[in-house]
Amino acid sequence: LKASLFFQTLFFFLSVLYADVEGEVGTHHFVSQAMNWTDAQTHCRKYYIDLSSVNGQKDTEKILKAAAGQKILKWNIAWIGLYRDPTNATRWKWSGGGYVTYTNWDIGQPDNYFNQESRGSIFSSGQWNDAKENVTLPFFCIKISVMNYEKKTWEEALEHCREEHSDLISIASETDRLLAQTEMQCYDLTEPVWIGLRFLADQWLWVDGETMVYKAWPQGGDKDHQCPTWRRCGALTVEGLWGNYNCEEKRYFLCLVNRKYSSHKMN
Ligand SMILES: [Ca+2]
Repeated sequence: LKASLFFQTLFFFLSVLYADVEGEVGTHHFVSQAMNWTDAQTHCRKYYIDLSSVNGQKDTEKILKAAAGQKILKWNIAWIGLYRDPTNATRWKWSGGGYVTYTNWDIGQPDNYFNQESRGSIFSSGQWNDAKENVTLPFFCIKISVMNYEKKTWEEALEHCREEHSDLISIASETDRLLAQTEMQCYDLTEPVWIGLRFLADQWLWVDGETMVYKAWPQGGDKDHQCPTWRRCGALTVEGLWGNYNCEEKRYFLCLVNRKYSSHKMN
């Protein structure tokens, strides 16, 4: 049975290996109440995890979808977690952590109008504009994972997430990693938790089909992850880095937020 599960998993990985997937995690939530950027950030950090980050076209579609069907007539522009690096005005960062790598500025933006625009917003077209921090706008918050306080093996954890119409989380950027680490800190954990990382067919893969491009293995020391014999499943450590462990060990685990959770949160 164990062997067949392994081949099922292997087949799953290989079948999606070439799918065109961008590395975005998380569920976005539209908050229609207008606030300035800093108050919006505080609100998101209290009720979700942070202001939304946007890491690609797929993320943009998810954001726009989150605002569709809201009970407001029309939204034109809303805050996301973009802010100008205070130490270098030409660089942008995400509220959740990390520098902006993917950009989707509107034509002529960011224009830093009157040298006063240090925060970033998104138009309903999906394109970005820099704006003044004290402008009040609706906004988008992001939440990425749900902690499961039941210890399971890696396979059992994957199965559990999928039964909930979710998946073990994949982390494809520095911003995603920092968001996941922030969430872990909220849960006050002292040991690594399973994430959707698996060593199969001689490489580390994410359960969403992504090959591992962004890496956060600990520097120096143990290099067992390079060619693991037994420890072929990935966990997020308390330090917010990848660790490779024996898949049969029972650990807490992080599933992606699914719709069911989102609707609870909104009510
Ligand atoms: Ca502007």
